[in-house]
Amino acid sequence: MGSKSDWPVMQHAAEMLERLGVAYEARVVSAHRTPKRLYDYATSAQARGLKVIIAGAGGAAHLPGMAASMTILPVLGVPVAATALQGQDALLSIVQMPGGIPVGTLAIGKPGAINAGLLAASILALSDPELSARVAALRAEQTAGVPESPLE
Ligand code: RP5
Repeated sequence: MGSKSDWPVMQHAAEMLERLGVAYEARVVSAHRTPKRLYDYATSAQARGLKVIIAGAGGAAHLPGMAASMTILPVLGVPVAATALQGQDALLSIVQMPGGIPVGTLAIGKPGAINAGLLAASILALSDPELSARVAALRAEQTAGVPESPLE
């Protein structure tokens, strides 16, 4: 994430990964305040064994966009409502990456962070049957938790 201030949103991605038993690391990497940290992080990610990067940022697309430009790992972008524009700035800039460098863009804020965790797990589940079963079980649990009636 671009700032420690993004953590209240991005922790929902971390919680989802924990729930699904997916190993992860959470790092603050600012594209404009710590550009060398971003360069080092993105260029070493694949060699360090990372499989998917979730990049949460407010205001602009440069964190997920630049990360995606320096690795062929899938990058999932979570727009954070950090400015007066309430995340619409980040959403529109992340989703409008020019053709050639994709960033899979999720919803603004908590739902986007939750879904980034789920989507990362689904990507990893393609080559991990046990994780695939855990993702399916979580879906089934969600389904079972929906009452037939609002009065239940
Ligand atoms: C972005 O600027 C960060 O991702 C954060 O959402 C926003 C505000 O950062 P802080 O000023 O709170 O550090 O780069």
